[in-house]
Amino acid sequence: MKNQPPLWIRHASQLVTLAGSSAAPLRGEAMEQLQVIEDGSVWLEHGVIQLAGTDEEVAEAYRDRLDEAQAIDASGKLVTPGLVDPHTHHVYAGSREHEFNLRLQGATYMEIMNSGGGIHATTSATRAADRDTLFAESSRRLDQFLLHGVTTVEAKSGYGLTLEAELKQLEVAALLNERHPVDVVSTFMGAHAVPREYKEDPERFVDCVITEMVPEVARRKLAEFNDVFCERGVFTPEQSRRILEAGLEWGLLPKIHADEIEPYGGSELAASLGAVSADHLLKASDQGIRMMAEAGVIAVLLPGTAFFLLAESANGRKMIDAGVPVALSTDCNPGSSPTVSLPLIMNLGCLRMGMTPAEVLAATTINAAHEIGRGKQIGSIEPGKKADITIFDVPNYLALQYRYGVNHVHSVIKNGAVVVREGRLA
Ligand code: IZC
Ligand code: ZN
Repeated sequence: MKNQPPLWIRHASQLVTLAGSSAAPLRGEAMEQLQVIEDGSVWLEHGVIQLAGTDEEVAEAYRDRLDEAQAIDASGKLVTPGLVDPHTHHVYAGSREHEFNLRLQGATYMEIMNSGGGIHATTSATRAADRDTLFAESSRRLDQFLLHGVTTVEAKSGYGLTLEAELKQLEVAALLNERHPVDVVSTFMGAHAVPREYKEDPERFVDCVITEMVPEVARRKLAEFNDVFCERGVFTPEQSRRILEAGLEWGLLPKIHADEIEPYGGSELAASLGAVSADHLLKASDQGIRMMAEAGVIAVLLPGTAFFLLAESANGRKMIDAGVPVALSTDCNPGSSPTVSLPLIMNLGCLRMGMTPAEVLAATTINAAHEIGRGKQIGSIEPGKKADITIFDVPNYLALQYRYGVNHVHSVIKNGAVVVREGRLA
């Protein structure tokens, strides 16, 4: 990186910086304040954003060095922070399109899981896969994330469900983080399902997660967060609380898959634990939403999952109006949301959750960055932040939502290097 010339992005028809939001996620009306600069320009050097402003301002500041820079013409284009996906299960093996076909004929997600498919099917495939296969399959998905403008993703374990297989999944995530341009931030999710071998004694599995898995994952520094699938038939709120408190003792910050299929107290639990986030929330109660707003818990909304499960989306509008900080994510996983298109998720945020084009952009940049503990490093275009930038071939951020269902990504810059050029991996 040292010998790379500076990159100079010039003449963006809109440069959306989201500057000034590094301290805390945006909430309420502040989610509309994107900080838009017309004829925008950004100077990148040493993998870091040095300056953002109008083209005139940046040209003036660097007037003695303009010849050194490699210029990128962004005229007619929209420049944003690299997109951040804060909730994925993208490290897995296998595929479940036959379950999709069953669901289209009336089977439910939970019925499929209870009959041994669903998470159990992916767990079998992931346990059986060697590290190279798991790495290769997940690396391809990261390429696709990059092509959709995503420069950082969270990745959850939870398709191992034994200590050894959970460690394998987390080690592959760590290797992807090292070798792939996309940054990968890991979450331990041993409590993703009760594996079939513990079917008769789920409490014993909860004990195993608490006493064996959490300490070992933390000792090896393989995750920063700890997540639980708190849903009837999976883990109860009480079991979830025990698992998340055990994680906290080991320094793993809590997140919760909450109130997806029925109201089950997950959002209330997230607030009472001071969790980083509660995710899904299709069926969150009004009280849960109020409590989340008071406790500052981020709502990670996954409208692609609702879409794919033929369910009604979470009420993003209501949550933003109640003062809950909202982030959006693909939930990329082989069962309920096999997509890498965060731009499509933004479209769904507008079309199915009542969010505005400005809000969905804040929710997939700075708020998503805060959700994975990276609000000071990424998520906005400001001096000192990582040079992670996405350039869309649309003239403004309204058009990004209006021309929906299309991948408008033109270029992606990761750590100051061009990794996607004219819609192709560079
Ligand atoms: O593999 O079905 N909801 N976990 C909770 C998932 C979906 C992933 C899956
Ligand atoms: Zn999930």
